[in-house]
Amino acid sequence: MKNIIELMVKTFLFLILVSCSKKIEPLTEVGPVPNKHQLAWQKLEYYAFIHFNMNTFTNKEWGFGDEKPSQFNPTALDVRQWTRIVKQAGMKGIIITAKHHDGFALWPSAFTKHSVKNSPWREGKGDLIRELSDACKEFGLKFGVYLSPWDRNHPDYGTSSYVTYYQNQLRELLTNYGSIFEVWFDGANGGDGYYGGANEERRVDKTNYYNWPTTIDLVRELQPQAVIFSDAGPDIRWVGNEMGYAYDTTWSPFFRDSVYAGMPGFDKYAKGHENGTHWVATESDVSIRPGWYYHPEQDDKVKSLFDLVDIYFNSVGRNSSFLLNLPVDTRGLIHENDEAQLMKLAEYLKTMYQKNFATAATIKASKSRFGYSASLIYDGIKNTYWTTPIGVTIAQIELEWNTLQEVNTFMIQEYIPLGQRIKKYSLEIKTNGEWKHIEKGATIGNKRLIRFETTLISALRFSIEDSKASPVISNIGVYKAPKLIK
Ligand code: FUL
Repeated sequence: MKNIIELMVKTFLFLILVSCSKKIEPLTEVGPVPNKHQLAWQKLEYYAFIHFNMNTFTNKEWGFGDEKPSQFNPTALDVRQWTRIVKQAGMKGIIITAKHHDGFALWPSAFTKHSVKNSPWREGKGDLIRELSDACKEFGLKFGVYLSPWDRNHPDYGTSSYVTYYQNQLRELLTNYGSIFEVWFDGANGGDGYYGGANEERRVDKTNYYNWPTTIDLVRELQPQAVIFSDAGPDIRWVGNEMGYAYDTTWSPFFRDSVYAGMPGFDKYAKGHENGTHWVATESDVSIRPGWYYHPEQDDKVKSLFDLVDIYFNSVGRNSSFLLNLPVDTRGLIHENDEAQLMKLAEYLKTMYQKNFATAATIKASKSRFGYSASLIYDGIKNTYWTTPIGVTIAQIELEWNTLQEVNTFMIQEYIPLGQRIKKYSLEIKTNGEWKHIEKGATIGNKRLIRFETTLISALRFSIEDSKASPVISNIGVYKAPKLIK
């Protein structure tokens, strides 16, 4: 008898040992994946552009380049008002137009007279880039720079010495103002300009003129953590319009080597490519007013809450980021009307996100891989995730509640460090005991937000209908967003 019991205990212990030795296998990446700087950038989601420069004072969108530094004269400039508002708005950083197409520099560059040092502002002793980078640090905001490659003021524009000048200016910006999170290279070039008095049309070969590889090397050398934006990346790409809307299907993989900044027909590339060679996610830029710069006649044309929310859902909610421009006015302040709209959006998003109904649901997946169960989707930890067994590219995730929930928004995130995988999905909700189809779509990527009529639901089903490999989901949310009136 004793022997039998001993044998049973031993067998039991052996079985426990065998089951514990089943290892959790790590997943492998699929396609191009983001590097750690791109990943850090992707988490920001919502940040500010500030267009403030010579055009603010000439009431233009594009200055010709013949403006005088004496025209730059804000009466009450206070960058801490900007950073306070941006922070309260829930935005994570600021990108400033250090130099726009007219060539005027907001810092006392050693390489030109066309800058704040020859303006009446702070009696020529001012440095707006210094003030703003300091204020961003104080308020815990990221700081980025826009430096227009096209310069309608510079006499050498079009020759190689201008490219040296451009890189010298970039070196100043990337050396003297602390950590930069994003460098913004604009593809625009309209041709004509002042050019030191030549007043002529100058066209450049956009593929080769700017010598982008050496400029990119300069950024990598001085600010290795910064992500570089342009039509062609290399780190983040333009979304293809200036309305803030990403495409419904938006791939972060991108045939990067087929694109250059300012390329005609770029919209063909803006959706990205399912089998793209590089990871170059999109950024959606848009202004809170019709213009990028401040124009007093647009004071009553600040975007409505309805429009701002729509843009948020169509940028952040479509695998993109939301770069919202604030045109600072001639006082050097964010206008009261713009501030009011920003705060409405902040309040709206805060109310929506404050309760995630998914955490109270029971979650089930049609199939799960050992060690990657569905409960990891909503454990609140973004670097844990659910996936299917190897080779399973079709799956369903179902959330079920004990009581009816009144909701109208669904959020889902792929675990992008392992690549963007999902190619086709659909969403259904269960209401009055019946499944109701909500949406069919293709890509998810960093985040997909889906809105539907406010409904009492008992369950919700997300179906992955096709994926490049096992889908990998790190986060899910179900929310009730406040009612919006158009
Ligand atoms: C464009 C520029 O021409 C506009 O003036 C603005 O700066 C916008 C963000 O990019 O290409």
